[in-house]
Amino acid sequence: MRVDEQRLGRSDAARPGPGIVHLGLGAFFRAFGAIYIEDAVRMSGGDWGIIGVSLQSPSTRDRLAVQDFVYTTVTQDADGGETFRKVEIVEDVLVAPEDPEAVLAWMSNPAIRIVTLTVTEKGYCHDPATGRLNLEHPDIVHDLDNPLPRSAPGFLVRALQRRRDAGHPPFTVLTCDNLPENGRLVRRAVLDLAGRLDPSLAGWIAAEGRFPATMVDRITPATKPEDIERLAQKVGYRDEAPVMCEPFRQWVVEDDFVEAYGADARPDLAAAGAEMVEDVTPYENMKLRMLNGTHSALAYLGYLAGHETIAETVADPVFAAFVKRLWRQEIMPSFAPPEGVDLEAYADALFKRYSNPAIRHRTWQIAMDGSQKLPQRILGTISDNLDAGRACPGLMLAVAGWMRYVGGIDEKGQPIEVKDPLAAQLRALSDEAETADLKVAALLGVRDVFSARLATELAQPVSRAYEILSVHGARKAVGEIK
Ligand code: CS2
Repeated sequence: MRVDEQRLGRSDAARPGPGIVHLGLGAFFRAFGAIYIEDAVRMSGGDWGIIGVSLQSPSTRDRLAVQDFVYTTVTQDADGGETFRKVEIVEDVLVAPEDPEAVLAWMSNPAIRIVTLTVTEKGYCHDPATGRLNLEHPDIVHDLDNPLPRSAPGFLVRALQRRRDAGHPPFTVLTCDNLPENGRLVRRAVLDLAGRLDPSLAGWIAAEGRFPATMVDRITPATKPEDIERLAQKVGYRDEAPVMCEPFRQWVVEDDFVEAYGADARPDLAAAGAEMVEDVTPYENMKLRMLNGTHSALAYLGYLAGHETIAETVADPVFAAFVKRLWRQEIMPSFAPPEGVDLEAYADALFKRYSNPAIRHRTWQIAMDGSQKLPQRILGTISDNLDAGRACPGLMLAVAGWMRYVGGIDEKGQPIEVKDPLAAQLRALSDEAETADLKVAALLGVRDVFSARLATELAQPVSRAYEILSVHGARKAVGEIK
């Protein structure tokens, strides 16, 4: 039999019963939450099998179904070594647009005690500037009128409604997206929607529901066709849906789960290495500003400078000096670290993680959805610096880099494939303005991203950075930040 004709399948190990529905089953959760949960079950038992849900496309389900939802994680070391692990904790994958009723049926089954989410920033259908549910979002408009929802908040609310009506406790909503105060954000979105549908439901959710915040961290680049081929050569079976990841992982979770389930409210995440804490906020701030903030800065400016991956970008000495300066001069002074955390060591570790050449994390991938990412990754840090009277030219340049990027033309005059829910609007604003200053002013006027106050304060420094970027190119502009 040829190597690539052997299929991956499930072992004979006992299967835990389902206890979790996961919304948004992408590579990140499969390389992250699923691993912690599987380890927790191995260490301490419990029925915590995962029913995955894709809210959009059937592709993950299609690739996993033929291998009984088992897949491989490929952990890539900096020295080129790879470690393979078969993951069997996912029991099934549903595709919401094909059968929303099946998704609701699982979510309202009382065996399900937790709904985890990785639906990306835009999946919460909130207004990034206010954090409130956007009632004009087309999926929310749909979900207000239809009992079979489309959006993540819609599924949460309708399932919670069924559980209340059937006399079951709610599930814990455990968000794993990179958003500040992510637990509070999803709670507010759910309560906003429930309040519109049935105020007594909102009251019940507010009293009984639990929405712990979490900080999640593991770099997980998209799987490429050559990864699938290489894996088949190395392990002797064919996996159509492996996930690539770095060795590092960190999950900090607020220990606040639905009380009605007692000791059975959650898997033993601590046994699997998660940190269970009372308040995640300091960890989230640190991670969003230190990691995601510099990731986005490197993504826009690195892409413009012609770098394909983060590892390539930081292998360029000009960018290496830039990111180290960003951490020490502009980011670390802007927030209070969690108790006991040494930020210098954290920054050093980040630099090592970024430099891992085996992790081919494309600048283009990270550049996606910038309108949804910029506020919590970069703009909050800028605001705090401005309040403290601290200059932050590197972050201003990053904002200008984003503006150049969403303008849709790179430094060689080639089109950029900009993926962003606001892509068309951003492109039009940039195209319609004639001068650099007018382009910056037009983009600063996008209130989904910039508050009026920040727009005023950024006008001059970002225009100057944009001008330098346009005239000298990203690499030179980055080299001038001292
Ligand atoms: C990245 C993150 O794609 C992105 O925007 O910044 O996905 C990043 O890799 C993770 O948050 C790392 O934990």
